[in-house]
Amino acid sequence: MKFGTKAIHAGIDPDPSTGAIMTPIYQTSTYVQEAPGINKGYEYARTKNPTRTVLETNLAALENGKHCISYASGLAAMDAILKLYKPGDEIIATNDLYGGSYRLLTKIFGLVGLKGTFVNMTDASELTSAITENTKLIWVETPTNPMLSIVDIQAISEIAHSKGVKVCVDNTFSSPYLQTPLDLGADIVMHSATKYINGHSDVINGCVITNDDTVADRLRFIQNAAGAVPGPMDCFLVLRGIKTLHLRVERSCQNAEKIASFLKDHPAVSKVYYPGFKDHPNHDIAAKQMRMFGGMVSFDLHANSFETTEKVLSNTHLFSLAESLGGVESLIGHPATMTHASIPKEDRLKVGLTDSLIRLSIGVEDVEDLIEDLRMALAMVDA
Ligand code: P1T
Repeated sequence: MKFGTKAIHAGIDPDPSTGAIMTPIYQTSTYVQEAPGINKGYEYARTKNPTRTVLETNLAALENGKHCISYASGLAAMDAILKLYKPGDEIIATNDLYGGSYRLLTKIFGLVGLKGTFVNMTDASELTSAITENTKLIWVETPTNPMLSIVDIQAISEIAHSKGVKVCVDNTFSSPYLQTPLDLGADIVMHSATKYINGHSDVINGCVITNDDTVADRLRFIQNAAGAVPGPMDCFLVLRGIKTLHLRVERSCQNAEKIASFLKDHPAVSKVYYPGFKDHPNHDIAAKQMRMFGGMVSFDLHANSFETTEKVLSNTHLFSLAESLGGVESLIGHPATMTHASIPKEDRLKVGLTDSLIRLSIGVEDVEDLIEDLRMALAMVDA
């Protein structure tokens, strides 16, 4: 079955009690049992909920995985994965990643003895030399947030597996439509489903998908024991969003390509980060492992000052100044003060995340209008 068909049909059957074509929102905390130990597969909603089960079945199919566990947020999903490990274990993560992921690894799990190391994984040899006998997991974001570097999932998985280390890919920026990391050798894939998967900026949600039975069992145990479950209404909304995932992502990617080209030719812009450009340092890997090049574009300004950047950020009208990404509407963001403020400035600068870097999440509007909006805002810089 191809992706669009799976998005609409995988795991989705008419409701057995009424025939409702749309998965009902099972807004219940518990289920009546016929007798002690005799039930219909559902006992208490922290453990399982039918709306959540349908979402999990659908997401597992989209990522070509066997198991999916759905969470209350992307960071709750990451939190559960990190709870698979114990004090003294080391996690090696990409040196460019979402600020909240960095914060969770260093400022929460760091306190209980998990060691986070950050490495430029676009150079696979850097990873090889960073792996120690305590390394248990490689945490890959690709494309990275916000510099849009691309990590070769297959190459990293081969290196990790040769040393008995597992690989988790945060697939948020790609969505399963563009890239399926389990097919490339990764052991675990996670998402902030808040982004492309839901796609309508009205839900916070996350998920983990794996083919590893032991990992899945342990994650289900952790979820039931610790409780980071999504509500049924949120699961319903994410399911509804998924039905158009392929259409939305395709349009975002087409728009992003045109916007990246417009920015590249603009005199106020010093650099555009977009993996679809042939001269992007990791373009070939992107072309190999992604279906299209994504809907995210970052760029820097010649002016290289926060004051000038602020002028652009506050003068767009269609691009809304907001955190998040992957919705139908376009967003403009300032990573240094918004999504990546929790990363120390010297670490941000090492990967090129300057105070003048601007990040765009390109929506599905008409691209001519989006370009005009950026043209007007950038004119404020020239003036
Ligand atoms: O917000 P939440 O659903 O908890 O997901 C966290 C998360 C995890 N991984 C990546 C790659 C992310 O980008 C995020 C959230 N990111 C933003 C809010 C942002 O604007 O970048």
